[in-house]
Amino acid sequence: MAVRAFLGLGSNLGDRLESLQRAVDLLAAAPGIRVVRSSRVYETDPMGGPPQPDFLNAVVEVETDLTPMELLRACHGIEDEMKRTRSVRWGPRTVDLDVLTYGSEQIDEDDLTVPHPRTHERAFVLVPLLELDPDPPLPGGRRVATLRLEPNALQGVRLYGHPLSISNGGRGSDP
Ligand code: GSY
Repeated sequence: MAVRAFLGLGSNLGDRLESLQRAVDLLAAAPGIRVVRSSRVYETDPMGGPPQPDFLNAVVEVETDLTPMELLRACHGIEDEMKRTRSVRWGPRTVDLDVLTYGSEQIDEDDLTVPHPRTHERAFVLVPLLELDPDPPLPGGRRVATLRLEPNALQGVRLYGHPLSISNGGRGSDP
């Protein structure tokens, strides 16, 4: 049975929109992953790390036959394929792919915490995620309706463009 998962995408180096689109195309071509929908793209102020350029962020919904760790590895494989620069911790990157949710599972392993532990604190994740699911799984079983957001929590997130295009990964159409 396929599981629904949400993935967060971010880029703040080079042609940011092209990088997000390429990441979606690579996800769509990956075995065991079907990209269902994309949020619109947002330009966002960088949170944390050294001074760095603004990000473009989006969230995609996927259906997957992969386990959570396999899904994480597939995301890392795409980051590597896109030659993500990891020279500075929390610094600029060509592309960043985060597993935000995996069904309604709560996972706490060394390499993978799901729902992503800072989802509810990051407007650059929350805003596109809420476009796709108004009541998504959040860390610690929190619900969006009961979040206490800081007064300026949603500042620094500006609509940039349309949802990313979804291809079928070259798998052809159903008969
Ligand atoms: O965790 C993703 C990388 N990242 C981002 C990001 O994607 N968007 C914004 N606005 N700030 C960020 N800081 C980090 S680290």
